[in-house]
Amino acid sequence: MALKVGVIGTGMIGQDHIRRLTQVLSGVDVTAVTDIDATRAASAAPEGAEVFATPQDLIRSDNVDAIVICSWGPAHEEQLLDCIAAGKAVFCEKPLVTSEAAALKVMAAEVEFGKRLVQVGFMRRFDADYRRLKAVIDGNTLGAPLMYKSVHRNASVPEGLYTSEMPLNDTLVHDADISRWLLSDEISSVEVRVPRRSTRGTDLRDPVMVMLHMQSGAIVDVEISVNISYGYDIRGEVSCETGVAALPNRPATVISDQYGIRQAIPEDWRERFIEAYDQEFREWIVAAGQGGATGPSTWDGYAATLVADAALRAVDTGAREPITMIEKPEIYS
Ligand code: NAD
Ligand code: ISE
Repeated sequence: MALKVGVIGTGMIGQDHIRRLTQVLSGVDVTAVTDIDATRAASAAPEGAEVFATPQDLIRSDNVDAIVICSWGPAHEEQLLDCIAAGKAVFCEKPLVTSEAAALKVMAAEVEFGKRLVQVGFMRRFDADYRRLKAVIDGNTLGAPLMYKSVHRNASVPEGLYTSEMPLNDTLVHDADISRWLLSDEISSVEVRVPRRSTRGTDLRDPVMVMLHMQSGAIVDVEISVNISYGYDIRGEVSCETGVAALPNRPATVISDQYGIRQAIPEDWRERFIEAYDQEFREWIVAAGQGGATGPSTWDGYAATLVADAALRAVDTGAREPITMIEKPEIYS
């Protein structure tokens, strides 16, 4: 029987996930949607889906087995707590929440429930290139990872996300998560360096260089640009004891003509990670069908939130800001 899914938030990524859940993947039906913009919810609703006035009504509906949260970050806490209270599996887009206190509340509720219900939308973990990179590191043929370089460039900033904190509290969370996952390590402190600002985004703190110090002593350097105009450019390179493994931007057809040798660059995350999003939902549908979750957890969302908070503090202090995590609850090991 198909998993009956309700989607909260029918903006950019909500609509993209509804498309993949209704047109690409099997074993799933979108039976309900809701958005604070009722007109947007109605126009995004697939045929036959009920449009609910509030997330709470959708979560409680008998016609919804599992929930996909695609609302803005600050709304996630309440919606996650309602899903956990209803005992329903929930896929929540990143960021899990927007404060340490909120992450601890969600974690406490899930631990009290007794098993994982929450999966966080860190889709890079489902990307074939990142999975191959991790296999090389885990295979240990190059020795221990010592340094990782993560490049995260966006062409522009969506309307509504335009704040000076955005590169650190919205974008950096992906690099924080993928660094922890690739290196099988935790982040112990964070430094931020702010170079001359790009004149393209005058209110944005853009670009930024972030240094993540890992518990093992490995160091990650992250370049964040959210307004670089030419396209979506994601790269990674891990330097190990006896070799280097690199993840280039998505390979594309190479065109040679009178202008030179060129490759197209993905426009945005939808294009670059299209298969990764498909795969994260393929795996979620199976796990949620069994009433649970797989992949990135509340613990991982908590870790990324701590990094975003520490990075924002580091901008103010100019210092290396430490991160202290609580003991990992059993359900996340
Ligand atoms: P968006 O602004 O296009 O859409 C968000 C939608 O949520 C809007 O329609 C808004 O009206 C609705 N909404 C906000 N608060 C709500 C609430 N309390 N109840 C119901 N609806 C509410 O934003 P977006 O780009 O689609 O981003 C949504 C989420 O997805 C964010 O958390 C963002 O960080 C995340 N995101 C993740 C990725 C990724 O690569 N994994 C990419 C883009 C966005
Ligand atoms: C967006 O919300 C995402 O999650 C994208 O993956 C990221 O590249 C972008 O910077 C964010 O704004």
